Amino acid sequence: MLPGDLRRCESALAKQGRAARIVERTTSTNDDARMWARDGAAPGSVVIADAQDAGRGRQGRAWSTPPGETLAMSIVLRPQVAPSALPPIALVAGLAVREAIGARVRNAMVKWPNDVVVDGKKIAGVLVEGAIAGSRVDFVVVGIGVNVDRRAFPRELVATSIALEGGDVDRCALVVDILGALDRELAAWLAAPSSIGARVGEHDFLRGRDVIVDERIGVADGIADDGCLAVRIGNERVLAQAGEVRLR
Ligand code: BT5
Repeated sequence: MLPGDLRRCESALAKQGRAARIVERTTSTNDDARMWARDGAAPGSVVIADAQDAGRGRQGRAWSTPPGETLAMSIVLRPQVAPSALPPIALVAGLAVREAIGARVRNAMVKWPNDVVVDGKKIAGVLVEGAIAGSRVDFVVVGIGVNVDRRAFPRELVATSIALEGGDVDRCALVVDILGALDRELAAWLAAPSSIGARVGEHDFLRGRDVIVDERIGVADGIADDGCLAVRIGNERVLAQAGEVRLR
């Protein structure tokens, strides 16, 4: 049976007229959302699960989603943009998730390219997967995992949760807030794509920190207008893509 907060969420989203599928358990909400998108899901449709058996992060990494403790949700989007314009969407979603978490706990920041952290500890992650049809974007699935009422983590994870940071753990309110913020952030980005750097800049965890790009040590220097990470290496300012950067 669905826990109470997710059951309430079903009616809250129905009232908003948002298509939603909320399940107790699945492999990955991103897979469910992709299948639904292929079957014609409207933009904004959302899949939520109380637990995932094969939740994933980028490059096949695992994302843990024990029942009752986390929020796992995936949203179908159909932005009218070229496939090359997609990478910043993880930041757009990160800003929305940060805003919702930031209303509950102190110090929530965006950690480029796809995390929300509190004092450097990961509280949420975003996984964006797109389907391209020729020269256009058919759909995008934005997967969001938030540690909500989780009190303990395996030692290898540098992680925290809304509960551990003293925030309210109702997942229904959190879902509504994230979806509202995502609608706003997406509209702002589509209206002015190059504003993403400045918007993330207000909540940029990496700025001023040592990072490694191509085995060279530099200092993170903000987010460029195309969503790349700017890094100062000596007198040079290089723009790095996700996957090229490690935190020192
Ligand atoms: C992410 O990947 O951070 C993206 C996570 C997206 C999860 C959502 S849940 C709903 C939807 N359905 C899915 O199947 N996925 C999405 P990445 O930056 O690659 O980080 C993955 C790394 O985070 C792992 O290798 C672990 O080190 C760490 N990790 C795993 N579970 C975690 C957790 N619950 N809290 C904090 N860190 C975690």
